[in-house]
Amino acid sequence: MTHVATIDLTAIRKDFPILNQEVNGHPLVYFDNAASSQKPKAVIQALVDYYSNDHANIHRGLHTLAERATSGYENVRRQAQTFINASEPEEIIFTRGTTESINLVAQAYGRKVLKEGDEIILSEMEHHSNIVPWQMVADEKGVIIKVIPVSDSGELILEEYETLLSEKTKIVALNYISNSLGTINPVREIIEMAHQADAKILIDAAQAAPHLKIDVQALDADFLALSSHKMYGPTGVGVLYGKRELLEFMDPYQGGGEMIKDVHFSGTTYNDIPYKFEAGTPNIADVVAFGSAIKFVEEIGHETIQTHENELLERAMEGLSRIEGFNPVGIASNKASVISFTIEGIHSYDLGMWLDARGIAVRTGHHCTQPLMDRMGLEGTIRASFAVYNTLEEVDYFVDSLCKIIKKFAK
Ligand code: C6P
Repeated sequence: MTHVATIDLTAIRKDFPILNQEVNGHPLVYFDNAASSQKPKAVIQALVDYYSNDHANIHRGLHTLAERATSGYENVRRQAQTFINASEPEEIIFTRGTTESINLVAQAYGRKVLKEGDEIILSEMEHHSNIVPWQMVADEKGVIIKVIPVSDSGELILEEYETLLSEKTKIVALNYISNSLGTINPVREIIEMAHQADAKILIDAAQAAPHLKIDVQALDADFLALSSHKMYGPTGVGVLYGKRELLEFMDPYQGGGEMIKDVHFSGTTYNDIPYKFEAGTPNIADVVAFGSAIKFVEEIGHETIQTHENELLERAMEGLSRIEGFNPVGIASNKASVISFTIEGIHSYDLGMWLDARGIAVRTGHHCTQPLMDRMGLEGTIRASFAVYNTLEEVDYFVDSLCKIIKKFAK
């Protein structure tokens, strides 16, 4: 049995300056981590250090600062490669986030391979970012989108997926963890099934990256997308992983500096991967600071993070289940630390506001998953999502606050 390190929460919380504040007269309880997590000092400091000491444009100058900035940026590419176990750094493309990574694949791969009558398979629990880019290319190409249904418990119905797959399926795009339900999807199996049908598959790992160890080689994913800001890193940075042969086959996504080898009015030749997909000056500082976020997650370790977050999840479910009118939305057996729910008779926006009045930050609404809300027959939910710095005391305070708010409404 592997030993899971115990977590030093006091030390971890000291590392996040933002947590040490009062909101509406109460200590901040930040349970909106699935939307964006907070940043440790090392990430904030990396931004200050980069701009204080190392900034220059990258891949262009021969001077010392340009070389320093370039090596800072390229080192993080290697860190990201190790983080998701890609086989080479060239398979890591820096983007603005998961949304841009998916759009890149839809435009640069989808538009190149898709023909009228082809099919794309998505699921009912996708984030809008993994629906709309495919709708755009499908509309243009006359491609049909098929949808894997979700069960009442919030799990994909794999038998239905099997029936949707055919020789017409060219692309499957699916999230690893649902942002609205917390369901951890059996992606290894889903990828294998896609490959048996000769389809390529993109995994939206926006919610998985902070919670699970991702191994793109073991998964055999063709593409995988993630966002730095959901895993303790800065906003404006994401990763697109793609298998070398696919990235080489794809056309560029955007044109400009950096993505070319030679430009003449008689014709232009494109750069090698990954630069072919990184047109213009990239978000150098935030990429550099993303390196500190990767280090932060790796130093604690995914296993330790997951053990702690599971404890928070269990405690919250125990407490919430005792509340009359509590309806959990998404009760999959394999779940990340996301709890979506409604309370009978009280609108989720009202609850969100009353929780905020007690210093508790949760998200309310459809969480950018309207088709899933339609499926569940809901307008929206309240979503509490936990991160490594959250405590059992915060969970207890949240449950207790909810009880008090509900009592007030009942009067
Ligand atoms: N979900 C949430 O509150 P960006 O915005 O590009 O970093 O990530 C988009 C995205 C894609 N897929 C999944 C599964 C996601 O959860 C998100 C972002 C946030 O749930 C903001 S809407």
